[in-house]
Amino acid sequence: MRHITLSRFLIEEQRSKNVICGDLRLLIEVVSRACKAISIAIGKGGMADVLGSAGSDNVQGEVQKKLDVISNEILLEANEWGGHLAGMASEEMELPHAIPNRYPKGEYLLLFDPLDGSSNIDVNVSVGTIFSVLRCPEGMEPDEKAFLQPGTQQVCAGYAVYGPTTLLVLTLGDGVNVFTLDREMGRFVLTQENVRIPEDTREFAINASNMRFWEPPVQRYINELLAGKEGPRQQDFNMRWVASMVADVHRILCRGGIFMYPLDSKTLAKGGKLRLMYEANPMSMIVEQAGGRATDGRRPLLEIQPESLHQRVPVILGSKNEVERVTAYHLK
Ligand code: P6P
Repeated sequence: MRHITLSRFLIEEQRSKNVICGDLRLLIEVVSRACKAISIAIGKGGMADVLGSAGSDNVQGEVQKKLDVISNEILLEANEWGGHLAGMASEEMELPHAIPNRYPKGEYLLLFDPLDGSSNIDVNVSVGTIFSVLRCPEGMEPDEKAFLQPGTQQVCAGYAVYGPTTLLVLTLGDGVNVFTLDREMGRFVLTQENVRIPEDTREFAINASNMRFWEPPVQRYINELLAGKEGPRQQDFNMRWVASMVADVHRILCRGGIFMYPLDSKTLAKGGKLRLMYEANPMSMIVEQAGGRATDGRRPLLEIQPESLHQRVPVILGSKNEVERVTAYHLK
């Protein structure tokens, strides 16, 4: 394993594979530095009065944690002056953030969930930052319409997971690589190269308290898993649910599994629970780049044409053969 820094990895990718240009390399370096700053802010916890609610709601109508607001501001301030972006969009902001006129503009659009799973912050469970990069269409203003591109248009996607270690997981459309934050040197170091998700699994992740609200194909699929050896699958399964998408998806990236936040009658009116543009799309690109699959239950998730910036979708992703099985149940 080449324990090289993120910077060296990006320079070598730029030199050898032509999957990255200077501005995209700068973007990723800036986002990684912002994730380091978020990791430090989270690590202070109760010592720095950053826990608890900010006393405001976000565009989703969810109570904002102080660290949601802090993380969002860290990402905005880090990215707005570098000249690599045309605009930014965040789970925490109703409208896209325009690059101030005093700074040069670039060709990329950055979307992020600055602190995913923040309801876990106050109980010290892993949380993360999820980000997605698109190109701003030629000649278009970076308003909401410019962002409404299917996930297949992403040029880069990644997440940071703030857990026992802080990791940066990154794809440029040429496989998935994992970098670990070396806190002493303050830099990310390559620790897992070209990660692959096992095609089969015995582990599923779903909030089982919603079972009575699921559609019949999902109820059938989960009941078969719960039936274990005595059921049609003739093997026992295990369940995990951190309620922090970054933590659940990272476990699946490391050892396989299927993550499900399916359509349910509670969230039907909204279209689902998870957000397409800055949660489902980047996670789906990463999972598919690692040999997994991602659907909304019926179609490839990355092919969904967004209709609004904060659109929600059902999400089923992870080990290829399990995701394909669930999708087949939906299509029966
Ligand atoms: P529930 C966190 O709020 C989040 O957006 C995802 O990170 C997570 O997978 C999901 O919601 C948890 O939802 O309904 O189980 O609390």
